[in-house]
Amino acid sequence: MPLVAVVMGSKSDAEALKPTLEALDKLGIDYEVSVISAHRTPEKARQFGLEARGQGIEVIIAAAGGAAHLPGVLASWTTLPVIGVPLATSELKGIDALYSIVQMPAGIPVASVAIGTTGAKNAAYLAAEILGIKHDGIRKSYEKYRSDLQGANQ
Ligand code: RP5
Repeated sequence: MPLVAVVMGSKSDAEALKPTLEALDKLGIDYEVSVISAHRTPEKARQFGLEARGQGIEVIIAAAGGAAHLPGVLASWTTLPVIGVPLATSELKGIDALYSIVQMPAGIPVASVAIGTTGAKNAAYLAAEILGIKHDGIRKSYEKYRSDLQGANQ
């Protein structure tokens, strides 16, 4: 059963999210992928947020470019942790998305990772850290990843 929901604002975001899916695959974390636009399909966003916990989801990774309201909108409909990934899909190269995600008003938190590929990868690793609190198998595979990083730096 998927523990992570990876949600993107547009089909055009799929390429940018490949590093997230690859990292989740390597860590052995089950996930589902959805395309939901907070402005084109707001009702779908609402339903998704309301139903996620009941579907067994424990962490939501939400990626969007431009005004990037998707992570905040999903967070408004759930108390699951939401990790926002700002994508460089607009003329402002992701600065707009970063500010949109990181500047959530007090009360509805959204964690933000970096713009682009770095953030896409770190969203998966942050999800692993959150899930690792409860899931020993995920914690162990994430700890192995971290330990391999040390080896790669020798
Ligand atoms: C955002 O607008 C999406 O997340 C995407 O990054 C950007 C452009 O979307 P499309 O117009 O290509 O669907 O909502």
